[in-house]
Amino acid sequence: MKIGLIGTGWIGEEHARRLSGRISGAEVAAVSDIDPERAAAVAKAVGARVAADADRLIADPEVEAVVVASWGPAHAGQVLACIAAGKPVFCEKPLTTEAADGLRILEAEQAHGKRLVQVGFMRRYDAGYRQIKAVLDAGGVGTPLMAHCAHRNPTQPESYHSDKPMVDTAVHEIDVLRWLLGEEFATVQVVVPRSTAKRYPHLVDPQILLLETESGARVDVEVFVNCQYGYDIQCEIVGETGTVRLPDPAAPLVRSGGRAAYPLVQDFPSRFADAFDTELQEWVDALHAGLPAGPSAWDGYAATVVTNAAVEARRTGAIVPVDLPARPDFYKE
Ligand code: NAD
Ligand code: ISE
Repeated sequence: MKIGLIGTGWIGEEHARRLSGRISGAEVAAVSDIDPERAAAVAKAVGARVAADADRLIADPEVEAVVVASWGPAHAGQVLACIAAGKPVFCEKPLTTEAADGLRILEAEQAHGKRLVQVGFMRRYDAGYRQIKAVLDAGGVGTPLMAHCAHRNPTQPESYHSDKPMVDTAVHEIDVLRWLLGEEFATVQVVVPRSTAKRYPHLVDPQILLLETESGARVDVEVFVNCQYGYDIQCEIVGETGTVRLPDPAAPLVRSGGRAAYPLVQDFPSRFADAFDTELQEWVDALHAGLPAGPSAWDGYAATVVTNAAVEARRTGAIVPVDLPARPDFYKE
């Protein structure tokens, strides 16, 4: 499968190296970026051509499928161009930053008549989350009542602003909890404790997201993106008869000098390395099989409706309804 990749920044480069090195059944044929030097460096590293721009990459007859790894606001136009060209597209999260753009993608894909879009919600491919899903689906803890989650990054750059904890960061929990619980969210509220003094004054950090599902389960997500000490992802589901908790990645426990300790991962590339591999391998396998799989445009859209509501909730302090239309039959499993 010859892949064209748009956006050769941090994750674009990671995806290009994965697709050309570790993923079987795929090669990177062309890359493109608004920064031509970045594009040239990544093209050289993976033996691909540089396309002059995203439109030309999508139109390139050699490119059979596209990976979109540009920044969020550019995703909508690039995904719509892939659908217009009839090419499968893997789009990094968020599918779109604005819900209205997600709706345009849903309409275009349905008009095309066949699923083409997969969204890069890689947590669904993490072994720990998959084990939780298996426990829940087997009824291992009874009906889920609550979930307690934490999403902590050691730090974020100055450009990271106060909407990003919802739009870029909690969007992972929003997707993975929709998937684990098998239902949509109905309302969202954001409460904020005192902000950390360890980072830029413009940033509201931490933020706590309080979600309610359609059936009345409650989910709380602490988003703390300058926690200093590590990359720490926590998730516990409380059911009627038990609880199930996401394991930390395996690490050796060292007993020495009067202490017992194990190291914590420091970044998401390490924490989710295996999940990224599995995600891209399963996408390529699905392309070869001609069968749609993985998080769909509906999943991307539904998550953005929630993040947009969360941004409004933080700004207003209100409990905001999640205004999600009925899921079209086209997107039912
Ligand atoms: P980045 O800033 O390092 O890279 C973005 C790249 O896109 C840059 O090279 C930029 O020049 C390029 N670009 C911007 N607009 C473009 C356009 N219109 N056409 C072509 N190229 C364009 O950012 P990043 O960290 O690599 O993030 C990229 C995307 O991946 C974001 O949507 C982000 O949310 C997502 N991401 C996902 C994960 C994950 O855990 N799944 C992790 C990090 C980033
Ligand atoms: C980043 O874009 C990601 O997707 C990471 O998984 C997340 O931990 C981080 O907060 C985001 O900025």
